[in-house]
Amino acid sequence: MKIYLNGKLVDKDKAIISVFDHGLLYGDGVFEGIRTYDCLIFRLKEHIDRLFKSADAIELKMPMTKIELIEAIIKTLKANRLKDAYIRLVITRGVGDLGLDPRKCRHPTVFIITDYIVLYPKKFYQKGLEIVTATTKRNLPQALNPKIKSLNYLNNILAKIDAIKSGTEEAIMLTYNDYVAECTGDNIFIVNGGELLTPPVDIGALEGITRDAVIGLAKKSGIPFYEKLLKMEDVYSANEVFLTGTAAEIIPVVRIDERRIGNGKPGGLTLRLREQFKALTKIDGVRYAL
Ligand code: PXG
Repeated sequence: MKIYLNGKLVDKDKAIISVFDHGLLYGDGVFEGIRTYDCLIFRLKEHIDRLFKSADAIELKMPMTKIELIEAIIKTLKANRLKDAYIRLVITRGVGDLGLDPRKCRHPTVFIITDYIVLYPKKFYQKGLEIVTATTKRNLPQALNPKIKSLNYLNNILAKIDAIKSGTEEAIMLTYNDYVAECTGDNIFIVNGGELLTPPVDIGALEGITRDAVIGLAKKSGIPFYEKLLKMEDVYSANEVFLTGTAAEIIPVVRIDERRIGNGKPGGLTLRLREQFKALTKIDGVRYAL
């Protein structure tokens, strides 16, 4: 397997980073998780735009242009002969000294891993997922804005540990004042009375690329859609709940905190949107040839 590291394609065991890299020492950096479907990089432009916004938010000057990054991604996919892949694109502050000062990091580190993807087990797409509410709250936007896809994922990892301890795969994260924000690696939607609802990202959630795609599909199909502040009561009493993310795509949720959602089976609108999303992954992105 070849890894792109600072301008070169190197073997996996040679893809090594300094212990003085601030990405490792402080989680100081940004990243993207992107999927390819049969040689089509899904919504690549949107992922690259979000990466640049994340970098800008942490005052990290990108060492490559958007075009150069896209070329590097395609070069890595080709080197590994991957048609269906998961791409991890990471930019760290780079090598510095001990101490927070980002000015000591002269050159950002850029690496790209392309590999096969690990989704939730297939049974969860058919039967639906069981999740819990995390006791760990989502970061305050005024402290570390969840809109920034930074390398600092401890907030999410603590909530993921909550999920694992409850014997589930995912957890809902609430804002400090108990509004539903998102899950540890997915956005959340509910369906109630034929309306599709999701929390506004400004309360403290990542503006998911899959979330945006689903909103676009709903609007195109004439499904009433609103961004709305949601409490757990709204989620518990919803007819349908589903999660969206690059790795998960659209996954139904049928139990939350031991409560049954709707009739306990994946919902009709969820399945319809899943079909439409599948169709989108065949056309919406940047193509490459192996
Ligand atoms: N919220 C959070 C906190 C995320 O990390 C999403 C929502 C969904 O966003 P996208 O743009 O993917 O629709 C994410 C994305 C992983 C992994 O390796 C995590 C994500 C994406 C891909 C892989 O766990 N998170």
